[in-house]
Amino acid sequence: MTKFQERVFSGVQPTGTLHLGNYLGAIKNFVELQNKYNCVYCVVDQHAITVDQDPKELRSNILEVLASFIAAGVDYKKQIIFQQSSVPAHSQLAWVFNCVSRIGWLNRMTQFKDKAGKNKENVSVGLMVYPNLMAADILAYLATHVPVGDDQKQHLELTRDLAIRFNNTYGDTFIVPKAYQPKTGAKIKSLSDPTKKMDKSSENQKSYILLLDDLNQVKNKIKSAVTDSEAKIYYDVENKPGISNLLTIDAALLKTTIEERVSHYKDMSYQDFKLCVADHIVAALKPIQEKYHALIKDPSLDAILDTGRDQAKMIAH
Ligand code: AQP
Repeated sequence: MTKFQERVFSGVQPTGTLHLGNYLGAIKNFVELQNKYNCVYCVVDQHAITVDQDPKELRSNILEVLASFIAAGVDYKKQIIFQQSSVPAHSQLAWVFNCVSRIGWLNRMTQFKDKAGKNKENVSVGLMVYPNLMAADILAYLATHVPVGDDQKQHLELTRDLAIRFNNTYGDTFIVPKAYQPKTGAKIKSLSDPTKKMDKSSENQKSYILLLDDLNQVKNKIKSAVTDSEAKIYYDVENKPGISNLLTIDAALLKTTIEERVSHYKDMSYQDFKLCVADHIVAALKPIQEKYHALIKDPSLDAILDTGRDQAKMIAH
């Protein structure tokens, strides 16, 4: 298979404004991969409805994710961007995978356990079978590479298991895809509790940086990020999760290594270090925000989704 037959697929849920973890773990890589592969990027609204949604808000979130993709550098003229629910093949294939997948596999998914918590009997069936739909998203396009953050790696493993099980039972049909993960940034942690992942459903707004946050607010959030009392900058996820998280964010933004960042900052105070990291985040977000605010008012956003839908349908069908 040549590079040009290899295909990238990835999706992002329209469940609110995207955060720095979504950007560094996924969207920044969408942009890098589009120079090497044919890419299909999806706004996965059917995943979003596994929990209750306000329909009006969901509609505006779909356009917000689309505008964020383009503002971050995804080229909609060369790549396919579309809305999941506009291509029926996703839910059709998901049903087939509901019949191929095993309840035991889904019961082992840590994201389901985390999201359902003690409420397991009362969450939607959709939340449990979500990984089967994710497998359908990817396998319908015979994708070879899937850029995802760490939290989605287990779901991608399940996708691979489904492809293998289907192929073994019914004949060679699906490509078994590989995860594509950035060297740094696959798991950006919460600023207020750096042992947990940065997550937009956190109740503490200081725990995450949204791509559309006011830039002064971004600086304040970094200033108040939880660190430790040692006042020495080095990378140690176990004992210095806060400093290690900021080093990871900085390295990912500057496309360099954590070692290089450590040697750059090792003699700085925490205060100066935080100011530098904040400046780098602001420098990355500013052009994205400018493009975003111009785009979101553009009535042609819907037409971009329509074109993407037609192109996606041709492949998935
Ligand atoms: N903290 C993170 N670090 C790196 N990558 C991350 N991703 C999410 N959080 C981080 C990656 O972003 C892509 C899109 O994520 P999603 O739309 O599937 O949302 P999610 O995984 O459910 O994460 P959120 O945004 O934090 O939402 P909630 O609060 O609902 O859990 C994926 O590739 C994901 O790995």
